[in-house]
This record gives sequence, C-alpha cells and structure tokens, in this order.
Amino acid sequence: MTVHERTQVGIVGAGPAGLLLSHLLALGGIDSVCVENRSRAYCEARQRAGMLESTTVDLLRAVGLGIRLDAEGLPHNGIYLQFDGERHRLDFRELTGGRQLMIYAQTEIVKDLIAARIAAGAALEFEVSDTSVAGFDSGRPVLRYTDARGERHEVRCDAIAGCDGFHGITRPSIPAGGLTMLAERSYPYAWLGILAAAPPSTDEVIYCRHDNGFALHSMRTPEVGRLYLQVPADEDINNWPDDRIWAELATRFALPSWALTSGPVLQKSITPMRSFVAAPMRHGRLFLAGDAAHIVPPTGAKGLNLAVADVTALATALVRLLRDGDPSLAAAYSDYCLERVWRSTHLSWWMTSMLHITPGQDQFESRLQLAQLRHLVTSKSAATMLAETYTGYAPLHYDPTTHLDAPALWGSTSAA
Ligand code: RFL
Ligand code: PHB
Repeated sequence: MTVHERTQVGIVGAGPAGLLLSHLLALGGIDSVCVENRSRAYCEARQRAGMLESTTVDLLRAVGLGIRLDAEGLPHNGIYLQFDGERHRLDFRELTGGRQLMIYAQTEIVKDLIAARIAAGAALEFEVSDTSVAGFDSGRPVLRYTDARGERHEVRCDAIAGCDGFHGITRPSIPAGGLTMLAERSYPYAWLGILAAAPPSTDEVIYCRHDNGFALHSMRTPEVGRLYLQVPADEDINNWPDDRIWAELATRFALPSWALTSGPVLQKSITPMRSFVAAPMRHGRLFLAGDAAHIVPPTGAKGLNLAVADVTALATALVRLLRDGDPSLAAAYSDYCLERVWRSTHLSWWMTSMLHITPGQDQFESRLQLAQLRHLVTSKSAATMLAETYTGYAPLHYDPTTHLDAPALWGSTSAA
C-alpha cells in the first residue's frame, strides 16, 4: 500500500544542506519533508568538514543555531603555511578587517540541526530506501520513498530540493540536456584523514607543502586532532598502519624545536580529490544544492560553506515562490550561487595545486609552487587575496520577510 501525502518542499538528503534548508524554510512558514537513506547515528558520526567561514558562522548564529557553536567552537584568526622547512603565519583577521574562522565539526552542526528539526516536530525520515523524484518538469513534482518500516510513500510537492550529495539520485534524474554544463577535474592524489585522541600540536591549522606530499594539521577539540596526508589516488588504507601515519606526519611537519604529539587513531579514511560543477542548479521545480551540484577538493575548506550558502539562497527563493507567488528569486538562484561556486572552485583548485606534489612533478613545477608560497608570505596584497576568499565572500543573510528583488538582494557575491 502507498501512503499519499502532500508538502510544499520535498528534500532529499539530511546532510548539512538538506537539514539547514528544512530549518530555514520552517522559519519562513514553509512545510517540508526531508528523507535520508542513512541512519541518524550514521549521519551524526560521518567525519568530514571542520572549518567554517565567518559568513557561515554569522548565518548559523542568526538562525538560532549558534549556542553550542559559540560554546564549543574553536575560533581561528588565521592559518599557517609551511614550505621549504619554514612555517609562516597569515593573520586573516587582520588582513580582512576582523573576519574570524571557526573550527566546529560538521558532525556537530548535523547533530544541532537534527535536534532542532526534531524539537520542532519536523517531518524527517531516516533509513529510507528507493528514493525517486519525478514531475519537476510538469510543475507537479513527486517524491517517492520507502520508509524504515517498509511502507511506500508518495509525496506531492510544490518543489523538490536535491540535497543528496555527489552520489545522490536527484542530479541523475534530470533528463539528458537539462544540465548544460558539467565541468570536472580529478586530481592524481587523495587525502588520508585521521581523527586522533591527541591534543593538537598547533593553535591554528597548518597547510604544509613537503617534497613527500601535502600534510594538513587541523583539530576538532582541545583534546582531539584531525590530520591529513597526501597519498596516491588509488592508495589502499591497509598500507597505512598508525605508526606509519604518525611517522610520515612527523616528517612532513618537522621543524626545529617543534614536536608533533601523537595518540590513538580513532578513525581513518581515504578521500579522493575532485572538482565538479553541474549547471544550471535548477531544472523546472527541482533545485540542486550543496554537493549534489558541485564538489571541491577539501584544500581550502569550501564544501560545507558552499552548501550553507546555497541553501540560504534557496530558502529565500522558495519562500518567495511558494508563499508570495514570486518566481524571480527562483529564476536567479542558479546564477547567483554559481558565481560563489566558481570562486570557491578556483580557490580550492589553486590551493590544491600549490600545495600537493603531482606524481612525476619536475623542478619547474616545484619552483613555481615555492614562488607562489613565498609571494603569499611576503606580499600583503597576495595574502589579503587568500584571506578574503578563504574567510568567505559577501555576508549570508536570511530574512524570509524580505521583498527585495534579485539584483538588490543578490547583486553580487563580492565581499562587502
Ligand atoms: P552531504 O553531506 O553529502 O549530504 C547528502 C546526504 O544525502 C544522503 N543521500 C540520500 N538520501 C536519501 N535518498 C538518497 N537516494 C540519497 N543519496 C544520498 C546522504 O546519505 C547524505 O546524508 O552533502 P551536503 O549536505 O551538500 O553537504 C556537503 C558537505 O558534506 C561537504 O561539502 C563537506 O564535508 C566538504 N568538506 C569540507 N567542507 C568545508 O566547508 N570545510 C571543511 O573543512 C571541509 N573538510 C570536507 C572536508 C569533505 C571531506 N570529505 C570526506 C569529502 C574534509 C573532508 C575529508
Ligand atoms: C578540517 O578541519 O577537517 C579541515 C580544515 C581545513 C581544510 C580541510 C579540512 O582545508
């Protein structure tokens, strides 16, 4: 038997994009149903991002999601760049006139969002299967899924949001020719990431270029470190017992009178590196957001921040479409988001290329990388360009009562 239901927005995926969209829509008086094929525990434990732009932090605070973030997040004012046996600090706060980053794990944002949605009595279904979307061309979109108890659901919607990540089903549901641009770059290396019960050996994130490959030292709490190593693209994680990981991290981060504190490895995984952008981010009444539409390599920490920016715009557009019958923001959604997406795609590609060692890399490439890094740590204007892009672009505002049109609201994503 199929249960027939009705909502205003059907959301596929309860990652940061889907959950935040559901939260923002509710603030604007719009109903949604959000379906997720994994369990709640899985979503809450999936280790991913950690570095939030100042614009993301401000948005989360403004929509009632800042309490634990402010109590437990670790404010950061800059980053370290390490190369050629030297470590240099870039003070992003000073370079940007006050913008501050925050380390607050994606797991914690997801926990906060799930708790807020459940407390608000939202329709949020975990462990669904056979999700499909249809009818977004006709203006009568339908979301179908089987719930955790095995019951089939057919939900009539006014719009569907594809927030189901890079491997989801919504983007592939767009008919041939619907996506007019698919741009992709894969990189010939991957990141081995660990979560470790080891107090961070640094106060701010270290991006390190070493002849053996890139390394990144980040953190989650004052007791838990998050560290990454560049490894070959097809690397088998079994080649990396914990002792080898710590030894390689110590080699790449080595500096006189500095030591890396090691500790038990709580989790480890290998992530491929890819840039991908699909456009437009809208097909009829189907709107793509977050990793469903675009992914970036993690160098530069842009993925989660882009997902937050997308759904902030999408929520505004959907409130205007569904509550006020005004389609203008929905029409402008894709172009508006793509400007930011391409700036972040550039930043993450640039940081990736500058800091990783390509297999077979020659002296010419190595010298260019070192020249760029040297420029960043000696030129205030070069450092400011990185600082502005890394910390975020134009502020993200969510005001569901606004009646501004697209040019006034979204004239440009440039930093204000
Ligand atoms: P998600 O998080 O992938 O969520 C999509 C959700 O959709 C579900 N799903 C389905 N549900 C129902 N039916 C289906 N058929 C479905 N198919 C899929 C999935 O189970 C999932 O729950 O996408 P979203 O919400 O767009 O969020 C994007 C972010 O997760 C991602 O961009 C970031 O994690 C990227 N990223 C980083 N971003 C940052 O901004 N700062 C960072 O410091 C940062 N570090 C990282 C990262 C990503 C990493 N990895 C592992 C890719 C570090 C790493 C190592
Ligand atoms: C993280 O904390 O996981 C992190 C930080 C900065 C990055 C990527 C990941 O560029």
